[in-house]
Amino acid sequence: SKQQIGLLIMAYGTPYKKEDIVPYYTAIRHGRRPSDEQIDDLTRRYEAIGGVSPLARLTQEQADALAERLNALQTEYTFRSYLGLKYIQPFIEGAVAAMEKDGVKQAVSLALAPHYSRFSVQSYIDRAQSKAAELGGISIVSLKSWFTEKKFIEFWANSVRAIYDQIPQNEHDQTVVLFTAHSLPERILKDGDPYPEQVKQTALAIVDAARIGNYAQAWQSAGKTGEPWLGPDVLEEIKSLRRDKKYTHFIFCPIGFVSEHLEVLYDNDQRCRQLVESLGAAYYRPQMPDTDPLFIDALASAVLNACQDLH
Ligand code: FEC
Repeated sequence: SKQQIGLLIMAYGTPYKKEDIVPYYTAIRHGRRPSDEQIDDLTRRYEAIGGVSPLARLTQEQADALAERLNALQTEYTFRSYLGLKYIQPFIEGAVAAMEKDGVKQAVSLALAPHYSRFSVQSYIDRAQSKAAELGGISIVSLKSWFTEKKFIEFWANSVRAIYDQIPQNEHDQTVVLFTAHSLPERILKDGDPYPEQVKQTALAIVDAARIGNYAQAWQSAGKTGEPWLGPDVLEEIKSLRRDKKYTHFIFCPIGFVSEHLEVLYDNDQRCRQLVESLGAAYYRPQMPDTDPLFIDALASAVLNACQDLH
């Protein structure tokens, strides 16, 4: 009979309703309640994208689509998915406990973020592994990153080509593709964190696959914590590309994210767009991966590959 595998899908999480904003933001701040001003600011940003983020729905749809695809693709395993979030319920620990309760002995975990950093993906993994260790009966193979998946690159390449097709051929020289990922504190570099290199490799693979001419890479959504964050910041990069290269079309690829959510719908689609347009250029942002079949296939391939480490 088929081997039963728990599929632990870990993601950031988002407030489900306005009242969730304070506890959610407090969790992001490791239990310290942000100032009223910061809370108001975040509330305003959620309001600017319609009150709540589509992230909760999209994450659930991605989890469902992945489990379904995995079960359709092969006959050796039966996957059952469990969603575990970082900053809001259902938390990662609860998902591991639910697997244990259901009698799952073996599981694969993946984070819905393509690139590994000790600051981001490793903290998902640590939380899952320490809960599993506490409970005793369950072993989890944790995928650290999956940005190298061919279909993931192909998804973005197609998505960018679709935008190029909207721009007149003779203006492609004045077009730039700007790849972004979430910034992290610069101190990650001290320990040789692979995050910046993985983001760069992803951008280069997409450039190659989509035959992109002009491109640049920047960091977005940095925290305002007083310490230095990875740069250049995307807003600065827009200004210098416009000033120095005179580009008139800016295609934004937020390759560190996998769905439409606050950072994409607000930071990119509103703040970056406003800046680009105020400088007299045009803003474009391709489709995010969401539940695109190519993207779900990319995740399925990464999970099946990780299954080779099960015993
Ligand atoms: O609700 C939504 O639609 C958006 C959810 C959301 C995603 C997301 C992804 C990443 N973050 C990463 C790192 C940081 C660091 C800080 C930080 C702060 C916030 C705040 C909100 C927030 N993040 Fe987030 N992030 C999302 C939402 N993030 C809200 C707090 C207010 C603000 O600054 O805007 C700084 C913490 C601090 O202030 O000390 C660091 C990384 C990712 C991509 C990888 C992943 O998804 O895990 C890295 C989605």
